[in-house]
Amino acid sequence: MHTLDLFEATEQNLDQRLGPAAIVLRGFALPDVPALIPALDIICQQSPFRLMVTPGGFTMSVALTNCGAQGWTSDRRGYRYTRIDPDTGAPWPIMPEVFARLANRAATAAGFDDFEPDACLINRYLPGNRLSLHQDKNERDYDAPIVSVSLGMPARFLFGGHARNAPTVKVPLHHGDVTVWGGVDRLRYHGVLPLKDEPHALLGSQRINFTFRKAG
Ligand code: MD3
Ligand code: FE
Repeated sequence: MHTLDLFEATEQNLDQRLGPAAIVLRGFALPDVPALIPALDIICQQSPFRLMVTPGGFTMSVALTNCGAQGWTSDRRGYRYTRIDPDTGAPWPIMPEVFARLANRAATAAGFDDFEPDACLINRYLPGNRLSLHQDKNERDYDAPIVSVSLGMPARFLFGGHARNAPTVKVPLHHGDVTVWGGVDRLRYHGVLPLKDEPHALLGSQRINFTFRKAG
């Protein structure tokens, strides 16, 4: 094996601290994948992925849906959390137990006890889709962390600072990786570079990301 291969294996398998209260737990979700995928399919049957429009009038390239008591939506009037899916007129699908338990265990592993998310925003990236630098600040209290689960194709995540123009660090995220952000890192700017088409064995040419939040 070449030295380079050893280095890459190391980077993919070791947990990575990104800030005082931000960490990547490599492969943390892998044991749950067989339960997560069918649960996701049921959610998508009830509240399908859709493209949302920003207050500025741009259509996002990343498609999204939600599960849990609260769901994140966007339209010309602004960003907000709602209890009703505006596309179906029904409540968002219930958050599956396997989702909530995974988020709670990841938060505990990162030092945040008793995380009980009431919202899970589900993003679907197709090749070329990106998420520009932003802060997550539509949640009521910033004390709770955000837990993110990556599935499918790898992505290059951008981890920035507290100002939009602060330098960013590129972090590769792979199938099964879980990240936790809280405390002083909770309001950092972040984004995702345009997705390369590197089809995944289980999910094909897409990347799915769950972000668990305490919204209400
Ligand atoms: C860092 N999603 O849905 S998850 C989002 O991969 C979002 O789909 C990205 O940003 C994705 O809002 C990134 C990782 C993440 C989530 C929330 C954060 C990183 C964060 C909040 C503060 C700092
Ligand atoms: Fe975000």
